[in-house]
Amino acid sequence: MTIQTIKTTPFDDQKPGTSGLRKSVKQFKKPDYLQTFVQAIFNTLDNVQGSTLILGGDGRYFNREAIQIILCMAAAAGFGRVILGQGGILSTPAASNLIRQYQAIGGIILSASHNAGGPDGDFGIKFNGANGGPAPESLTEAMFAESKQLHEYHIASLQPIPVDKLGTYQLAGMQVEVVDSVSDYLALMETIFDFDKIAALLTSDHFKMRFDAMHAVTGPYGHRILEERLGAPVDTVIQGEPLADFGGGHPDPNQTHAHELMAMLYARNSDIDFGAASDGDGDRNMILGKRFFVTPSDSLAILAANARLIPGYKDGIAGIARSMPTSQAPDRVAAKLGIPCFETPTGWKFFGNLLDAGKITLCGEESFGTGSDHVREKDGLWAVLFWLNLLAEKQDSVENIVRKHWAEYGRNYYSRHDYEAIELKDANALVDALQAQLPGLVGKQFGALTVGATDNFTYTDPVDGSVSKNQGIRILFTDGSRIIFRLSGTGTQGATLRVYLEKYEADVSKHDQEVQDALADLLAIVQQVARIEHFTGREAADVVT
Ligand code: VG1
Ligand code: CO
Repeated sequence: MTIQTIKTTPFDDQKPGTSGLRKSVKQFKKPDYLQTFVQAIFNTLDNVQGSTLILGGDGRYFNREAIQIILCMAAAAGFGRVILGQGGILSTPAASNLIRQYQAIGGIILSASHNAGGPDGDFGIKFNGANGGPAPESLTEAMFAESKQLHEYHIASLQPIPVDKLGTYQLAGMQVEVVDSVSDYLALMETIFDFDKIAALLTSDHFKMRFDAMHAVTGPYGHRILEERLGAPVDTVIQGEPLADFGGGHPDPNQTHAHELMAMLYARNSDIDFGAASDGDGDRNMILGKRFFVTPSDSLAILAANARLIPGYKDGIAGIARSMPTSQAPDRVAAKLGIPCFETPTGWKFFGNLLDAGKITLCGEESFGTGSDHVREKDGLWAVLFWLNLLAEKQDSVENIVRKHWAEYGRNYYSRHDYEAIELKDANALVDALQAQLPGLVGKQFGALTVGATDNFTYTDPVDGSVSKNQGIRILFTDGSRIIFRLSGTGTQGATLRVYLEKYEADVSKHDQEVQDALADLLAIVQQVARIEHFTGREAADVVT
């Protein structure tokens, strides 16, 4: 076998963000760019020799070329075997499952999640460790440091592996196993949910659902699990064919980007009872009832409150974790159940230690991410199956389930406003100005609201004591309302400012307001203190979820 060593010049921009390294396809196609980051990953790991690596991606443009390159580099690095999803396809949660199932050293997942794909879109790569979860900050920092000083990479001479054909192949002394992308994941889902009950619901004539795969990775998973295994009619999965450019759309399951699904569920004469969508790499979920949107924060709270109805969680849950900007609805459920609710920075990597230590069973983020200890990633289809199992148990509508939850716990009105692709310098100026004002805001009154505290969120991991600073500016009001500002760590153009608004309403007679109306006073405070238009020239957000 021939292993070549290629001399390179280091890159200084390979710092992973909230979820791996994301750049434009153009950037990734620069000579040695992908190779440098892959070599940096391999050099940072211990005990690579003879170990197992999981590999797959969301099928976006450049996925196939990248897979072949990574296989040859893995062979050169001395891995014993690579388990590859057929066609180079693995959803993020399915990859997390395979890492755990095969006791792999970790996995490489090729995805830029909800970012647009295609030759002018984005590509991404992330490494998940032996627990199946995203590499912690300490590891991604080490990879970044390595990429900045790397002067060569190693690669076995290219020998294309027939990635579409199931089977075992040899590549320069390494074994490549091409496995079905869905079956192990499906088997895992069957251990958690009552498939018979869900099948009865999906085949009954009084229930109809649509699952929007957004031309991304969950198409094959949706067809196999919902239609073939559970018997839902064949038109249940829409946009189910994965496309390298996602059909030109943003595979982001929210009210703005999943507009086909929204139109179906919100049609005046809609006969669809349940709608769900997932994102590029299959880890996000949006849940809809008929003309009814479930906020991801409420969804987490409702799943937690009802977990005992699901076979996989029948003995109850140990605890909940939510990312800091996620609404405090799950906290109320945790309080009632007498279990802890942890508040972590944005990004799934912060849940890993809590899950591994058994401190939590369920976790989630406001950004359409929900998951549990069954893997170490958020999991879109798992959330959909959870809701289906719940609907089958309760024989009630999505809207009724949510309204009853609000009646019991109160409603956390919640919305996120995103200002996308603003100039980096403008975003930084805005954040600096905001930060400078924070101490002076405490005690200040805005109409009926009084600022109780302000800070830039710092997280101390309760398991390993690691500290993560500057995780978002918080303005906390005495009545529990919150305004949070963060800059995105997944965008690839300029900066994206996220503004998160939350207001709690206990009074059930006030649970029928329009969300933006209920939050209007908070948005007015945002304009006053952050002066977004002054700094960015933007009058309103690009995307409101
Ligand atoms: C966004 C979300 C965050 C999520 C991350 C990765 O990050 O806000 O909650 O964990 O995307 O999700 P940011 O830094 O842009 O706000 V995914 O489905 O893109 O892997
Ligand atoms: Co995703």
